[in-house]
Amino acid sequence: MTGVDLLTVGEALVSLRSAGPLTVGGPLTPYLAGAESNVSIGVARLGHRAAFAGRVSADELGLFLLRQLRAEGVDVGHVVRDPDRPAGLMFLERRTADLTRVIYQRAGSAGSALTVDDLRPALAAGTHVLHLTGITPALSDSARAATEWAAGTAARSGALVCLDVNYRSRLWSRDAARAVLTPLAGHAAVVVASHDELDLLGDHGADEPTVVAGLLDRGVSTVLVKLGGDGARAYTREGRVETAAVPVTAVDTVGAGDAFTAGYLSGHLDGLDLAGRLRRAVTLGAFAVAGHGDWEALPRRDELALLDGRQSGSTVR
Ligand code: KDG
Repeated sequence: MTGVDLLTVGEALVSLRSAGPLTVGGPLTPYLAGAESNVSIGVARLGHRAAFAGRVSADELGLFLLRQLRAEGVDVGHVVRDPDRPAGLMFLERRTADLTRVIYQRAGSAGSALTVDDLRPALAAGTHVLHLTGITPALSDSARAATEWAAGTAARSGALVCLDVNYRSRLWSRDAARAVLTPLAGHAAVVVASHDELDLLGDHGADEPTVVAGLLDRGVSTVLVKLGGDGARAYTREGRVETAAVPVTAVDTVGAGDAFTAGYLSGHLDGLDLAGRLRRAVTLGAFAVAGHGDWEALPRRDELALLDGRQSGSTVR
């Protein structure tokens, strides 16, 4: 197959970060955000060929998003520019030192108007891995249809489809998410969820073993359960593998799940075994939480071992 190693599809957002409560004002600094584009950057930083497809506004904010992605080596050649709709915004309010709140202004955004036709060229170009999240189908009917079409098309072409649940309560209810994500997961080879998201992939209230068994029965080959500071576990038909987190001082947890997924998919592209893929996943998660920003602190390939055996507060000279 030609094309890229990894294609991600979704909405790239302008994230406006505040240093304190939004109600009192103060500076807001714009950053690129978006779960899917975060994954494409994480994978590109490790030297894989990564592409992002979606729809962005044709104004300066859309240009800002594309510029950031290009600067990180992500192919944006199939991104559609929308002259009529604004960029989706996400305000990240640092309410206290360790509590961040999110406000979205993304209803009617360019990214939420994604269609099947927008994605045809990127899928036709080919990819080894397609990564999707449960955020995009929450944005609009057309974005949901586009996500479902991309998952089915990529799976039929032989690509590895990865779905991260990424439940966002500000976008839809758990029942609405379950009704869409449970069938969508049937197209995926890899499903990623945190423990509290698992019952969005099966019956309401179902426990972890039941949901995992149902996913494996439906053809999912690997179910990854993210446990934050406790590491992660992976289920396959061969059984269960666990890994501890890499110990770091957490300063910003936003983007940690995307980093975890990027690490796992990079390990897959490098042909690592399950334990190696998980190790790379928790390594990228550690980099993400130990630095500020959704993706800014993610490692280049030559930095992958930077946190190994490190003392807290160390200086590398
Ligand atoms: O995973 C980090 C994301 O939450 C962030 O970048 C924004 O995609 C985003 C969303 O919709 O919340």
